[in-house]
Amino acid sequence: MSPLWEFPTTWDTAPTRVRDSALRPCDVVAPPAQIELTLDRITAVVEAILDRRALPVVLGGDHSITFSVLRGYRKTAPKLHLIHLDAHHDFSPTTDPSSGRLSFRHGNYIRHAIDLPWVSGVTMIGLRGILGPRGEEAIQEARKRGVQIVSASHAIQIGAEKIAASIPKAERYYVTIDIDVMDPSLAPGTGTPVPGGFTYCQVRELLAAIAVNGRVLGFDLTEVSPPNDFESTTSRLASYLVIEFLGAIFKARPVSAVEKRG
Ligand SMILES: [Mn+2]
Repeated sequence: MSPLWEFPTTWDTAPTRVRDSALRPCDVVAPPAQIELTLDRITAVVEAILDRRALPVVLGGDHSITFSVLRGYRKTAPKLHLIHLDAHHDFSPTTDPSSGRLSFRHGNYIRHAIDLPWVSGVTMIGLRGILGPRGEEAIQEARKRGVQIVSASHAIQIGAEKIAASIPKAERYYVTIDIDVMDPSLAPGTGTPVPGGFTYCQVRELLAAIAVNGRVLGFDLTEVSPPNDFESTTSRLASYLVIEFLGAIFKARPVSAVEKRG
């Protein structure tokens, strides 16, 4: 079997090549310390998947990948609403405070993504934890830019149906799941765990409600960190979530979740 995308086996800068028209899982080679090159490669793969009118399912990697995935949607219309399931806002400034240079990190990907012309809005669900002054600033800035925020405690109080109903109506949704939206007692294998997260059933119900309420045009799952995991608990839970969400999307939109060719 020939792979769909041939990536360089060495960490050089050779361009991504599409080799055949069949869709198969593929890895994107991430050259160490070359974040922008990695992000460009991810964008190219997502664009190739969408060109084939298929549904991208992207597995991280840290959360910085989501910005590059969203860049791959530039040719899709109408615009996408981003649903961000995460313990954190990921809305830190886009420049490094010490160097002043543009930075692409897991803590600031939404601040980049919100400026993409084809992203119509953002809803954050599951936020919690302790905010320092920088965090407060980020939240204020996010709200100023129209981001809707549903904290973990509020979300748990109102339940999946009401959370999904509170998400602004849009014709297309892109969903990103940071595994740290789960409670760390259930998903310990992640870099920045925060107590007070969701149970598996709560996330599953929420994903099902999102799939019923709108048309999901792709999703990713990020921040699973096997070295931090215990007995593969987090990896297993993450794979269950992916399968459950795929099932919910295709059950809700059997014909239109993936657009038919022609
Ligand atoms: Mn995140």
